[in-house]
Amino acid sequence: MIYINIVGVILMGLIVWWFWLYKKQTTKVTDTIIKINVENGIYQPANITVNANTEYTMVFTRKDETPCAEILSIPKLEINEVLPLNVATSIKLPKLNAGSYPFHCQMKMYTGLIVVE
Ligand SMILES: [Cu+2]
Repeated sequence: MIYINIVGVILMGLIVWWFWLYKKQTTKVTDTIIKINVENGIYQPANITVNANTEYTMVFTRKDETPCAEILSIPKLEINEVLPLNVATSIKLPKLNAGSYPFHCQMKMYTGLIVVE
């Protein structure tokens, strides 16, 4: 019984970490060119922090052959791009207001977040 409780607590801890803490690890972008790899089920980096009112270019390189990973959507910006395999694809972002802008693949297996400060 005690073991089950311990396992339960550990699982809860992992769930909390995964959904709340893990997402908060963001990469502060220092260049206006943001390179992101699409590989092994994640965007790398997935969560990025950028400055408001600055033009950035995101450069996606898809190394995952899964067809669904081919589409890159940033719904709030009405951006939908096809990412050819192993080709760096540039996507220009407009100047953004502060806020968060999620991006994902077609079925949201890959998810990422642009945080604008
Ligand atoms: Cu997908």
